[in-house]
Amino acid sequence: MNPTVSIIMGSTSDLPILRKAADFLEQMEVPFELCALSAHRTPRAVEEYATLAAGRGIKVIIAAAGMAAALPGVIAAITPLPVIGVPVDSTLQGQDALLSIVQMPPGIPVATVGINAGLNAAILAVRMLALNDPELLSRYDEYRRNLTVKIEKANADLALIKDYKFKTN
Ligand code: RP5
Repeated sequence: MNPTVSIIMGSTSDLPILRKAADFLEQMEVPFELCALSAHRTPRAVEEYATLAAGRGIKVIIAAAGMAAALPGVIAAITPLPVIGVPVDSTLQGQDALLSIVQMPPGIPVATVGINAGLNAAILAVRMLALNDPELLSRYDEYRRNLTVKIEKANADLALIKDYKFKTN
């Protein structure tokens, strides 16, 4: 089985955030790989990885990093593939990584999700892949339907709260 999504993290200290991405891809039955590479600590390996990724059949890259988070941008500078950046809260509540990842210069975009938003990164990857995969789209549609059910149930539960004189529903 060859991976179509590549999840790259700057350090294994980022893994708890990327587990949310991995769990969702597993649920959607999308083959993925999970690797560590660092723009600062292993720059030559990052260049080799980004150069070869498309040729290995990868369709979307999820790249996560904290601090001076150069990894997603450096990968995007080399590969033609779409790169989804995940800022990780390692220091400064992740604000440093968020600004580093989102503020790419014109010409080299990184689709940046929220701080620690590993799940949203995987959902975005699935939405890209589902454009050309009707079976994946139907699995994703079922996931979305379940989100709707969750909020409908929340409304039913909230309607049961009767502690307030001025609550009208
Ligand atoms: C970044 O530095 C990594 O992505 C991680 O978020 C942060 C700290 O890395 P470690 O010192 O925990 O390896 O490059």
